[in-house]
Amino acid sequence: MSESALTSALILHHYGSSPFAEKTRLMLGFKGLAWQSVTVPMIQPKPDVVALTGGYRRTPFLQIGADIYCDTALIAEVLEARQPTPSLFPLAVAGQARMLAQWADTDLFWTALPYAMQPAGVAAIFAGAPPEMLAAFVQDRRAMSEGMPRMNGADATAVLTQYLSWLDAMLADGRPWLLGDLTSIADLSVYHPLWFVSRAGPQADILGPHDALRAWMARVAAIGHGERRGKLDGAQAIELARAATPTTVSVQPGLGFQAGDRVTVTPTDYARDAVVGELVGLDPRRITLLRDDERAGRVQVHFPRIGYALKAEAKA
Ligand SMILES: N[C@@H](CCC(=O)N[C@@H](CS)C(=O)NCC(=O)O)C(=O)O
Repeated sequence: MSESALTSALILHHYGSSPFAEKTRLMLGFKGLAWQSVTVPMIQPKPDVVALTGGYRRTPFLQIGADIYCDTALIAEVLEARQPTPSLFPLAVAGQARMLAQWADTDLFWTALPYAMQPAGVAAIFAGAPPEMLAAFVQDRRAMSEGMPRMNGADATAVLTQYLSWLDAMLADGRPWLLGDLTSIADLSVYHPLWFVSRAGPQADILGPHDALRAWMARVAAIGHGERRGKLDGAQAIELARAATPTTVSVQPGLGFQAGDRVTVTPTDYARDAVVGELVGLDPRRITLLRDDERAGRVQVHFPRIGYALKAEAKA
C-alpha cells in the first residue's frame, strides 16, 4: 500500500471477543469497507493504545492517519460519512434507530454482560485460559466499573428474559430487520450483546425459545466483517499516526468553549479516564482534542458529545 493510502486507511484497534468491536466489524462489513486490524490488550496496561488516545482505554477505537475516533457511536458516524450507502441511519427510521441503538449499547449491554458472566458462562468464555488471566481480568473490570451499579445474576436473568421477548415481538410480523425492511444501526447495536451471550456456553440457552430472534441473529452475522486487509502492530499504527497530519476541524461558537482551551474529556459511565488536550473541534455531536504525544506525534482524538463530559482543565 502507498504511503498516502496507508494514512487514509481505516485501522480498527480491537480484540476478537469484544462485543462493541463486533458491532464495529459488522458496520465495516455492512458498508463493504476494507480495513486494517490492530489487536489491543483486553486489560490495562495498554501503552500503545494510550499513545494514540491519550488515556481512553475502551475497545474499539478507529484510527485514520493521525485522527483517532473513540466510541462506536462516533465510529458509526465516521463510517457513514466515508461510505454513505448503504446507510446505517435510513431516513424513515433514523430517529428510532439511534434511540434503539443507544438503549442496546447501554441497558441491554449491561444486562447481557452480567447475565453471561455467571459461573457457567465464565467457564465457557475463559475455557483453557490460565486462572491468573481470569483473576487479572476480573480485577481490571472491577476497577474499570467502580461506582457503577451492577446487576446480580438473578436480576440480569429476569431482565434479559423480558428484553429478549420484547425484541422477538418486534420481529413477529415477519420483518427481516428490527425496524422493518431496512437494516440499520439498531440491528448491529442490539446484536452485539446477544452475540456475547451466544458465546457463553450454557448461558446461550436463554436465546433458545426465540426462533425469530435467532433467525435475525443469523442474518446479522451473515453481514460479515468486510475486507480485513492485514494486521499491524501497535508500534506500526503509532508510526503511521506520526507520519500523518490531522484533519481540519473547528469549534462552533456559543457552546461555552473556545478553540485553544485546555480541556479534559471523560466518559460519564465507566472507564472514566480523562483525556487532556487542546480543544480544536466542538459541535453538538462531537468533541475533538489535539495532543502532542511523545511517540505518536501530533494526534487528534475525537469523541461523541453524548456520554462524555467536557471540562476546562483544572489549573495546578
Ligand atoms: N460506549 C463505548 C463502549 C465500549 C466498551 O465498553 N467496550 C468494552 C469492550 S466490549 C471495553 O472497553 N472493555 C474494556 C477494555 O477493552 O479495555 C462504545 O460504544 O465504544
